[in-house]
Amino acid sequence: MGDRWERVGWDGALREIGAKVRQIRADHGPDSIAMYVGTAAGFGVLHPAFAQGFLTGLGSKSMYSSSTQDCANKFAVAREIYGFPFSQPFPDLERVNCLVIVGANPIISKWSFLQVPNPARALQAIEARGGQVFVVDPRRTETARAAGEHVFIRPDTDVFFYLSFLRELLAGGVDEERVRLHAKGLEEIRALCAPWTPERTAEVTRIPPEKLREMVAAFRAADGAALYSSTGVNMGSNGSLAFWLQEVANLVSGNLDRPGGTLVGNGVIDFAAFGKKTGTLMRSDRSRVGDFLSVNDGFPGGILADEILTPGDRQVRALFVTGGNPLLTMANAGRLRKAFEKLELLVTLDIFRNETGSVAHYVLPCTSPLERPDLPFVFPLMLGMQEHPYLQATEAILPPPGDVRDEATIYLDLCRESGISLFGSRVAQTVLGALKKVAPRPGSQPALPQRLLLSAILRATRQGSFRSLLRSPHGRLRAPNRGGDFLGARVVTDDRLVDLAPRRLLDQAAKLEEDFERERSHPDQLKLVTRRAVTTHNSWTHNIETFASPGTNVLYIHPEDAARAGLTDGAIADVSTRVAAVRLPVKFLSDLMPGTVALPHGWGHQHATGLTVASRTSGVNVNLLAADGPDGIERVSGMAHLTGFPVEVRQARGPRDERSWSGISGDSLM
Ligand SMILES: Nc1nc2c(c(=O)[nH]1)N[C@H]1C(S)=C(S)[C@@H](COP(=O)(O)OP(=O)(O)OC[C@H]3O[C@@H](n4cnc5c(=O)[nH]c(N)nc54)[C@H](O)[C@@H]3O)O[C@H]1N2
Ligand SMILES: Nc1nc2c(c(=O)[nH]1)N[C@H]1C(S)=C(S)[C@@H](COP(=O)(O)OP(=O)(O)OC[C@H]3O[C@@H](n4cnc5c(=O)[nH]c(N)nc54)[C@H](O)[C@@H]3O)O[C@H]1N2
Ligand SMILES: [Mo]
Repeated sequence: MGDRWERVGWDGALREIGAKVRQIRADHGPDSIAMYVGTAAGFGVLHPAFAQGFLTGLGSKSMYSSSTQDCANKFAVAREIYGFPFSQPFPDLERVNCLVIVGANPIISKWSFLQVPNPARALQAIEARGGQVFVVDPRRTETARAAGEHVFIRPDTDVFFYLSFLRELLAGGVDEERVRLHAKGLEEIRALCAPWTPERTAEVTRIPPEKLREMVAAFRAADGAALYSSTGVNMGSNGSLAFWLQEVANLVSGNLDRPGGTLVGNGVIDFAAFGKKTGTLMRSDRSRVGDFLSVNDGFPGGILADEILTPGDRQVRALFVTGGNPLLTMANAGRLRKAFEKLELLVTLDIFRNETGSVAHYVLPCTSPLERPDLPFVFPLMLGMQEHPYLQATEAILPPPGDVRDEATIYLDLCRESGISLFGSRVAQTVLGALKKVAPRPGSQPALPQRLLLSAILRATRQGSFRSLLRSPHGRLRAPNRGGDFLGARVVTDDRLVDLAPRRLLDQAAKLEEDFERERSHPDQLKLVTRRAVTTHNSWTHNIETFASPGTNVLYIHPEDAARAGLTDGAIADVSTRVAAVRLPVKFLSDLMPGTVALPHGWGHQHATGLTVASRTSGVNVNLLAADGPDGIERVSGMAHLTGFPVEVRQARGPRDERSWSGISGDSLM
């Protein structure tokens, strides 16, 4: 209500939101209503399913998610080469003998696209059995310290590393017969890589040619080898091309789908076959702004501001943000905020009133993961992307406090109030509506019987009941991933061959010469990279005293670069890009490759009045600096460019709060 918050009952809130949705949909069509699905939705089953059901019920294709901040390149490329976005090979950690980790820090992140209970132990075990680990990263990371050999790479040059790696692999000879049995396009790949000798790419990657050859030799010699990459590569400007070349290298070296190489997990259903048959997550929609091809039926977050601000047909006028915090986690957050302020309707579903909630019209309080039964995460269930595949169920261990409701129930009610049916199915809407009337406890909030729904999912995939799974509190093991069951079996391209050289990716590769020249002509340009902390999860967990971890949101800089900029340890610096500038203290870190600065994301909470602890922390939002818009994001996947972009760093000048978007004073910065 204006600039103050008022508590309203669920009935009134849902009715008002529903009325607004009806009106916007009638006046401007379904695509004018958008949704942004954040990370928190990925940790459950019902939340993302019901959110999608609501949007589908509306008939809207305006889906956005945090995946264009972290991994959409992997999905876009897998669809091109394997035929399905979720066919995602991962290293067989138990048996691999040469593992090359590029742009990932599993000691902190616990891996991505793979669940590993104890990353340090898994990495050290490789070395203990005589294997080798290489960590290719512009920072000597916690992972590089835990195991293996660290290799510095200049930020955002990974694609050139992969080109040379693949070139050398091919030059040493590969089992062409095996490659041709399962894949096509080898000649195009050879031609693509040929010009990129290790001597040439060293100019930009700064990996000495002899080091690269040594890595390739170790890779070839190992009985089982794998290249693995993650967000450090994904968030660069060539995430799709880099990931593509990595997958080709794993395949042509004979490591894809063999024990000790990379494996494609088995979920409780054959998801790729199902997707191919039903078209699930396989639409080929085009965005209105920028003409981007949808990935997993979603559009790039990097064009969301444009879709809100650009008048015309399909212009976004309403947005539901579910388990995410785009105003801290997305590129060009300053512009995005201005766009959000123009929305006719902004609704967040969250356990906090976060930064995005601060500009919302309605904040709908949800149960936290401790307050609902669940099956952890879609990845293990549907894809078996685990070192040891297992299923696990959790009971609600705390009663939901106050008025909070679970997301599934909220979306079901939003459907009713908006005059639509979940997934456009009247049967589903009616049956679920009836189920909801059976209240869990007298006086408690209305809720769908979540255990029953989770049980239905388990039974439909022949995994028994939810109750039986609860009897294995530490999880129930599933069949191990063995390899040898993907190539020629679960590849779902039309001819069932892996397409090593899809037209779209070859076309995109035409830009590499230009990128190379640009990089070569700016050897002294400082580049900013990401840095994750073990105590925080993106922008989340900062509202807990013990996790608010003051002091991590500083600009990490190599002492040599600091000296060049005239900065002492602890000095205040202005960090600027063509988009914006932020002001914060610097901290010396000689683990960085010179020419690289690091700035953690997820901070800059000072104006989130709903976050009573986090709003008192210091820090700036690094994503004010990153570019958005059709020209600022990666073409194939729509990935935002959040790491390895150029920045200027200099001593702070002028009044201390002048530059900061959050307008915080210099003292609170410390
Ligand atoms: N510069 C830079 N930017 C980055 C990154 C980076 O490394 N550098 N990393 C990127 C990555 S990997 C990602 S995935 C994105 C994340 O982007 P987002 O998903 O937009 O951001 P999170 O901070 O993860 O937001 C999660 C939200 O979910 C809420 N939440 C927690 N549990 C629940 C629940 O059970 N139900 C509901 N409804 N809400 C809940 C939290 O309170 C929080 O507000 O950010 C990206 N942004
Ligand atoms: N504690 C904790 N765990 C998390 C999260 C969290 O926020 N906190 N977030 C979760 C989420 S949403 C995700 S997606 C995963 C991500 O998991 P990871 O992908 O492992 O993410 P990071 O730990 O940020 O590691 C990225 C690495 O890339 C390096 N890097 C940056 N730029 C470049 C570059 O241009 N080239 C190369 N080669 N390297 C580069 C960084 O220095 C860093 O070491 O982690 C998940 N786990
Ligand atoms: Mo992520």
